[in-house]
Amino acid sequence: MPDEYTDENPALGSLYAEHIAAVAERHDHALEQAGASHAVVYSGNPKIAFLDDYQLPFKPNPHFLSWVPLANLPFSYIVYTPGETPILIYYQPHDYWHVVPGAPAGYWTNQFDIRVVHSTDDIAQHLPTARDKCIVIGEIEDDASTFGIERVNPTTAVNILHYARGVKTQYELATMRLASQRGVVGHAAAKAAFRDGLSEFEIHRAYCKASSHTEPELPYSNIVALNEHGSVLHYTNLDRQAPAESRSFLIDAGAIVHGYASDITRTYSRSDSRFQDLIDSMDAMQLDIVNRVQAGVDFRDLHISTHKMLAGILVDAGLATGSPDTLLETGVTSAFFPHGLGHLLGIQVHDVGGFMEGESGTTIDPPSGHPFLRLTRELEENMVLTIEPGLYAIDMLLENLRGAPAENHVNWDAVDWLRPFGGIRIEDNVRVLVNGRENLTRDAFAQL
Ligand SMILES: [Mn+2]
Repeated sequence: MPDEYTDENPALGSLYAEHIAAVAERHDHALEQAGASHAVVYSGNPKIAFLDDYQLPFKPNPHFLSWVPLANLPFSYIVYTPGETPILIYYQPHDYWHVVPGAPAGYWTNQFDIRVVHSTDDIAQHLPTARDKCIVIGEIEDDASTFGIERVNPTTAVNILHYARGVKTQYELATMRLASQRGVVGHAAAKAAFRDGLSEFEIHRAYCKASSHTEPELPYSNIVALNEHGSVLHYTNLDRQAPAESRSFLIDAGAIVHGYASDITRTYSRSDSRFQDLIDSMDAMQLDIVNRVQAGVDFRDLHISTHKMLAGILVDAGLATGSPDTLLETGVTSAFFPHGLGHLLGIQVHDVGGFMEGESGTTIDPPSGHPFLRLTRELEENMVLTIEPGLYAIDMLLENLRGAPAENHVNWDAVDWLRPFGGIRIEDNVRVLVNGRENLTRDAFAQL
């Protein structure tokens, strides 16, 4: 694994102090508004398989990860008191069944007062004695892990933290650039495996090997879809056999560096020039949308604009007839493109706060008729979001248009042509600037 993905990355170290200052500041505000003096952020605990004794892959509390890039440190805590160095209660059990966390090391260590504990019995002594002045933030399944703190995830504080996480620090942007770079290495290997005619399973393995990810480490389950499977939005089956004719390939796969994700989709045609032309049209449209990203844009408007642009592509490709407004109003564009244009990205692939109007927790609804749009906020500098328009032959949705005015706007012969290719999605990760944007994904592909 390249050095820049490890804890010894000096470039990240130089940005980390400023990141911690920003995280501390948002906690200062959250504590003040919640009327509390200390935030106790729990990393979480591994879940145990039902009726068995083995641990499922550990998914840490994202609030813990926002403090410290330790994705594999269960039963640990950050204790933050405004004006003081945050305490990291670092749980290093005596355990011969599992690999235990090593000694704390890396660029992040000098920002914390680190207390290594070897037993959960030793945690309480490092917590503030005035438990009634504390709030706990984390997934609490067992009262034993709160050590008598009664205020768990108070809404006022959590809303403030979620809203703030929508805007990234320079440190977070640096980790996300690395996550994009790690992802495109996997994408290049997957594309080559598709060109070699391999199965979905083998393409997936090529992706994991090239990006140096185990499956549980991936930010989400890879979508590796050949042919018709590209029309299943969350296709994760991974056929073991290569199809007799491997026509098209849709891959939606990301990577993680220091707890931050990339989320990247590409679509390829093996040899069909008509399908390639449609991919090229979608690619040009996607870039056009990306070029509209900047601070102050209402993402709901961008989503609706995408539908109108998509209508033009449907007409040009012979899939539909009618004006953009007609195709939008009759539901034709939504049948071909039934998901949202994009979402916030960060520690969580679908990062929190996409619907938030402000830190108080009031939300902004998606436009009527577009319930799956996950980002309704006005764009702000240093948000990172995905731009991922799609076009699919989804029979279940297209058949719903039968008997409605929309039916006559669809060219059903062309749908029959498209069906064996599944669909197209092109997804980049984009940072919002005051007067423009940074395309993390295209930059990473260009550096390959
Ligand atoms: Mn996405």
